Formats: sequence, structure tokens, C-alpha cells
Amino acid sequence: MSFTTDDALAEKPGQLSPGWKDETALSQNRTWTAVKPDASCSAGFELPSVSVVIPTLNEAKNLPLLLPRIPKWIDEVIIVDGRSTDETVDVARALYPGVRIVLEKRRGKGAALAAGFGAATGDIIVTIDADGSMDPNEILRFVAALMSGCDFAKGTRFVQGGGTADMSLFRMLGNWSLMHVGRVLCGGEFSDLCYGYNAFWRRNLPDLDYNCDGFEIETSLCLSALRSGLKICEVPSFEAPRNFGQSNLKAIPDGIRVMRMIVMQSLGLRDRKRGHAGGGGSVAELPGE
Ligand SMILES: Nc1nc2c(ncn2[C@@H]2O[C@H](COP(=O)(O)OP(=O)(O)OP(=O)(O)O)[C@@H](O)[C@H]2O)c(=O)[nH]1
Ligand SMILES: [Mg+2]
Repeated sequence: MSFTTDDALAEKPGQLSPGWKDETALSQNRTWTAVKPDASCSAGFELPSVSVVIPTLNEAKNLPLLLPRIPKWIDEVIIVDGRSTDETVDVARALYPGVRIVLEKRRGKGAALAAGFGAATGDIIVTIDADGSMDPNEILRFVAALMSGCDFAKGTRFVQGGGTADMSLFRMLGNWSLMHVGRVLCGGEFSDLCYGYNAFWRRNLPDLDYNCDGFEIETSLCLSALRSGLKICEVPSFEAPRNFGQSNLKAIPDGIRVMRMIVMQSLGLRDRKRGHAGGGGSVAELPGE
């Protein structure tokens, strides 16, 4: 069904305020189309599907604190593993029926995320760590930011509403320095360049550079989004301490990798597109239960 602003005026004579009558939309006599609401369309628009990609390396003890808290409206959860020596994969399957397990044998969080991106089918991809430091309830903030017009929603611990309880002073200083080098060399106003809680539209994958293996992946995603002219917004997020196990991040070597990535992005030396998911051809998916 469709109707024009004239139809609306005819139906409600005298009920529209004079100010409203002066609106451009009214003077242009636009045609409006009524949308029939259904379960997935309660606000008059299609809701996007959401994939959550979780890289895991020996996170069996942490998954019980994460997976049951993933919101029920998430369409797809992808665990990217392949190098764990504990029960991570079994625990994931037991805790989250329908979870997709992607096996990536190559070392590094970047390689794992790339494999997850290749496997994801949702309109929106959200990345979240498995160690319990990120609250799955915040996913809604990221999805809302994308649905309100952003292309890339970047989690940040360093604005009002965000925070961290998981960073030593040394790492805090390193993070701060890298962020400022990133701003000077690449522009943008990121307040947090190295945080793993992010979300973006899957259709924008070709604009992003995720062709790197390690913890520099987040920096690479943000700076390539900036270079590609994507609309980026920051979303406040709180990082709690890792629940069990040890961090895989090594501040100095990984900091150097991030610095190298910033310099390469600033010089435009990066190839944005990854040839195929995982890049190394080592990606496999475990058959469903
Ligand atoms: N598949 C896969 N996942 C990884 C690899 N390295 C790290 N991860 C995962 O990436 C996420 C982030 O790693 P963390 O070790 O927590 O790194 P971090 O958050 O910077 O360090 P902390 O704040 O100290 O926990 C976790 O979910 C890890 O399990 C890897 O080589 N392969
Ligand atoms: Mg962590």
C-alpha cells in the first residue's frame, strides 16, 4: 500500500500543525510506502543477521563464562581454533549447540580472524575474544552503531563509558604511544587502536586489510577502514581481566608488529584484499554434530 502526503492531509484535515505543513517533505508531496510488520520487521525494516567470530587458543576454561552469555538473537557463532591442546572445541560444542567450528592451523589471532571472516555468513560480523574479558551484552551497542549508519564500529576502552581492568601500566603506555603514532601517520581520531572488540558489515570486507597473522590485525582493520573512507565510529567498551589462562600477547614483539603495520598502512603499502579465507589454505570446518 502506498499513499502521498496529500492523502494524509485529506484524511486528517486541520490536524497537522502549520509548521509541519511547511516541511520540505510535504511540499515535495513524496510517496510513502506502508511496510507490513512481521516478526523480523517490527520497526519497518529488515533486521540484519549477525555473526560473532571468536578466535580461541586453549580457552576451554573461559568458554563457559562467555558462550552462555551470547545474546539469543545472534544468528551465528563461529569459533576459530586449530591449535588448542585443551578441550576448547569440545567445550564449545557442548555449550553452544549449532556453533560453527573453523579450524585454522596457522599461528596467530590475525590468521584465526581472517579464517572466521571467510566463513561468516551474517550481514554483520562482530569480533570478540574468548577469555571472558569482553561482555557479550555489549554486542548490541556495536550492532546499533552499524544500523544507525556506521560502516565500522570500533570498540574503545578509553572514552567515557569504557574502561579496562586488564592492562598493566607498561601496556597502557605502549597502547597510548601506538595510538598517537597512528593518529600522526594515518590521521583519524581513534582513542584505542589495539582492541579486539569490533564490528563491521560483511559487505565491507573487500575494503579491509586483514592479511596479517598476529595481534596487529585490529590495527590493520581500523587503519584500512580509515584509508578506504568507511564511516567509523567508536563504541565504549569495558575490558575485564582474563578469567583463566595466560595472555598470548607479548608486549614488545607484538608492539613492534603493530608499529610496522601503522607505518605500512600510512605508506599505502598494504594489499587490502586477502586472496581467500585464511590465506594459507589451511582452513577447514568441522562437520556439525
Ligand atoms: N585461533 C587462535 N586464537 C588465538 C591465537 N592467539 C590468540 N588467540 C585468541 O585471541 C584472543 C585474544 O588473545 P589474548 O591472549 O586474550 O590477548 P589479549 O587480550 O591481548 O591479552 P590479555 O588482555 O592479557 O588477555 C583470545 O580469545 C585468544 O584465545 C591463535 O594463535 N589462534
Ligand atoms: Mg585477552
